Amino acid sequence: MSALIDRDEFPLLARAPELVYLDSAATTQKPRAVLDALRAYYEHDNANPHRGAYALSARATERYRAARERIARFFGLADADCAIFTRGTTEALNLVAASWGRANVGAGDEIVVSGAEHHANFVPWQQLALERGARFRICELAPDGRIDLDQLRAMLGPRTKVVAFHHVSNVLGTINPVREIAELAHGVGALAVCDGAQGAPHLPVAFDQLGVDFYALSGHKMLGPMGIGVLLGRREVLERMPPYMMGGDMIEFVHDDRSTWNVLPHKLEAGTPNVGDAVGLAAAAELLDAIGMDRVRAHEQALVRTAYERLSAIEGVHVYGPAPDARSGVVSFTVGDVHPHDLATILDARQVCIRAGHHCAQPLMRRLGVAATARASFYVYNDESDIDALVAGVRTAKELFGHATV
Ligand code: 7TS
Repeated sequence: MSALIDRDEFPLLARAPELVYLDSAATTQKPRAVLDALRAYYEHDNANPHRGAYALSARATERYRAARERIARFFGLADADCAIFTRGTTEALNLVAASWGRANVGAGDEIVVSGAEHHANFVPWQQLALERGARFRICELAPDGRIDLDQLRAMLGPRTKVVAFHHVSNVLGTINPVREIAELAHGVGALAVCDGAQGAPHLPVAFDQLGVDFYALSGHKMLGPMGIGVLLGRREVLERMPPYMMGGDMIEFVHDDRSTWNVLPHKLEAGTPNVGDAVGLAAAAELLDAIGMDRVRAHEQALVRTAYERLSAIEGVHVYGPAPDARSGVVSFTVGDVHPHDLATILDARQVCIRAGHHCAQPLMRRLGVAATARASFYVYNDESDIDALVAGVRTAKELFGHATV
């Protein structure tokens, strides 16, 4: 299978024809369309929005508003003011835990997460529970790597305030049944918070149909710039939330002794907004829409199936997670006793970029019984030759470290 978007559209990849980039789950490369949009914004429309009583500032305000609407449309969110810009998934999830969590979680309440969360959807809830005297509960995984729905069902009860879970695992690539989990959470009156960092870039997402209260994502994992992300939320929940940060833009009136808050989305976006990167992310959404997320998904599935089969066929290689059809574009693996960092170093010498380590998912690593894995992840610019390079590199690593360790 050839690339879905030609490498030439990505200046970094075009400049380094030998580079094999297999770390898109960490961040994606940036297409010319996004880089051009950033440059055009700064060259033509840059000003601080919402403030200046002059045409240029009004233009920046308009660009920011249009970017929000474009991104909301991409994610199937009809009410664009419920798309809150953040720095990324991490900030979006911290916002919910801090703002909604502090206002709604008390002593004796329960917060449920899964054992496969990224630290960004684990630690904020763990710390909220510790602060509030709430009970932090971890739902284990079924043998296929997805959240064990029977266990989840049994865990939920009248004290459950939040169920926080991932759409797609950044380690296993497993895809969770978001709607079903949201229904279970709502069945006991709990909030359903979905970490969409690895879902939004790889699967069609229609927020209004997903059933969750919140869906958090990062722009840089879907061809957009670093430093911009989105919290998609339901209006009735967002309306009842106190501000997360205080400062400019988020106030209505500031009296000497108290303040009142601006309307959505501004209430939850204190300070000068990141207009340039929002414009860049809107350009990424435009590009992905033009291709079609169904095709992005199909392309990754084809790549992941090939990578899975070819890696599994190497003696001593263990691939973690479900069968290829049940996963997104991520393959985590180990090669005998070869340390994943050594493997990544050998691959790097061949210009193959993979990630090695705990992938910010230490609770999951404990459950898998490993300290680290190697991880290759795919996106629209990858093709089969990238898998050839990966497999050849893994074979070389095996030879270098000798069969004794494998
Ligand atoms: N949630 C998941 C599932 C993630 O994969 C990541 C980043 C985050 C949250 C945090 O996103 P951020 O943009 O706010 O940092 N995951 C990875 C990764 O797998 N390798 O590097 C970053």
